[in-house]
Amino acid sequence: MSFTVAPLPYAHDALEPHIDTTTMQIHHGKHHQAYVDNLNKAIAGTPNEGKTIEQLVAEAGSISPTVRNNGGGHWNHTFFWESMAPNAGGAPAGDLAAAIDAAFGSFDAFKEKFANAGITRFGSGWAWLIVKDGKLEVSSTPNQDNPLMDVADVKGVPILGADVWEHAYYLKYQNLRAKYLDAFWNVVNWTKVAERFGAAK
Ligand code: MN3
Repeated sequence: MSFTVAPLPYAHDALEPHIDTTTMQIHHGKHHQAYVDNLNKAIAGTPNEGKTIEQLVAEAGSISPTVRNNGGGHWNHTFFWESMAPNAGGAPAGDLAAAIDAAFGSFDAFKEKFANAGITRFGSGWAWLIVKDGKLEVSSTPNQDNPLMDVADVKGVPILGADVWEHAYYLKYQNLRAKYLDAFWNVVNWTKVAERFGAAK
């Protein structure tokens, strides 16, 4: 059984003008596809073939760097596409909104903390909103690591993630990672994030 890249849950141009069409085409069709191709190549004929992506990610500390990087890349990007939607953004509601206020003081304070996690992540990586011991926390990881990995500095269940690799924003925002993260709020699928929050609590 080999891994495959699922089709985007919306059209490549659906997140315009916040995330441009060409970036989505290259990011989903080339970058995510390359992680999956390299992952399949690396696990072929090994005991890791047949494991789920969740199993591989959980064992990140004891698998090869190639499987860790490309397996993380596959899990993270699948999660990222579903974290966004057209006609989305705005603010969360209900239990999630209350939990964000409780953990960070306000929605604006949360957004600032999340953006800061992405901006201060040196090089390439991810910013996350996670559930840890029933509470919300913001964290970041390098490369294609994520908070589900046994090697993560801060472990938890991710409910929102932002890709801060340059390939996620360079065509439209060039070096301005902060501007990209500011635009990201317009495409966050809070319905999906709330659903993940409900499952993770
Ligand atoms: Mn990426």
